[in-house]
Amino acid sequence: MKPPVIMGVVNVTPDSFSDGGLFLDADNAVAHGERLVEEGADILDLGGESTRPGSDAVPEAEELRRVVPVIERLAGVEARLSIDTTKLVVAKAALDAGVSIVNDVSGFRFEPELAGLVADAGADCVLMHMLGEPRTMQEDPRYDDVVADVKAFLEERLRFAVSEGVPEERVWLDPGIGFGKTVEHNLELLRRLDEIAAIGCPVVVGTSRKSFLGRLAGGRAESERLPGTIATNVMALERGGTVFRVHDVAQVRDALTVAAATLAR
Ligand code: HH2
Repeated sequence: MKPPVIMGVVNVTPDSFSDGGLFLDADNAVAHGERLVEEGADILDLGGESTRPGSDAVPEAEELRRVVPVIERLAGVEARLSIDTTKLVVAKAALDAGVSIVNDVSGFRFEPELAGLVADAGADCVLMHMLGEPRTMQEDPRYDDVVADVKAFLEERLRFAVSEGVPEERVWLDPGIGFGKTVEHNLELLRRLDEIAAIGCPVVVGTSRKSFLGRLAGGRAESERLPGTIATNVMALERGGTVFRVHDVAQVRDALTVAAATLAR
């Protein structure tokens, strides 16, 4: 894959941290997805469960009810579809409905059978680092060396996926910005993203609108974090990032296109 690959976020949820409730209605979610494709999204990442800090898991049936009809209606768009879930049943229904990427923020830890499903489907997968689970991950997160620890975790998850039959070239890795990390942990991971890229898999980066951007800029609300989102995505591109998971596709696409032309790698 030639970076930058833009993954646009479609949250079919009532409670996502920056756009909860806006696209819970299927018509709104589909229209939003179509708009993001027009704006240049290469991938749409559809999710029916918020993973914001402190959030509780959503029952399977509810997550299915939210995402499957939206996937079915977006299946013809000019972009690949990805399902943001940690659940086997949801991933299976999403693959049947037309997604070709499984984005698991638990890195196949919560439901390890997901690996076999991805292998059998011939899908790609995103394996992300998170400390524990969303409900508790921001309670005093600690690492010996955040980059070395996250890298070792991702290498182990890659080995697990491959041992379950997923071809290595179908595995994308994500350091999980904001998932059990302080502001300084997030900055260190971005600063040294090249060490994660050195594993050899495509690297997915998700900084979009996250709280550390608000804090660093002097207390900005979610809707005011686009400048920080752009700054961090440009830095991540320069340090080996491949796939950029963002809410504001048009603006980030422009910024990364210019940045990529400047780097001309
Ligand atoms: N971040 C969020 C959700 N899924 N997946 C990957 N691979 N990487 C990320 O950084 C990532 C992710 C959180 O963002 P959002 O979906 O907007 O919020 P919420 O979890 O509240 O729905």
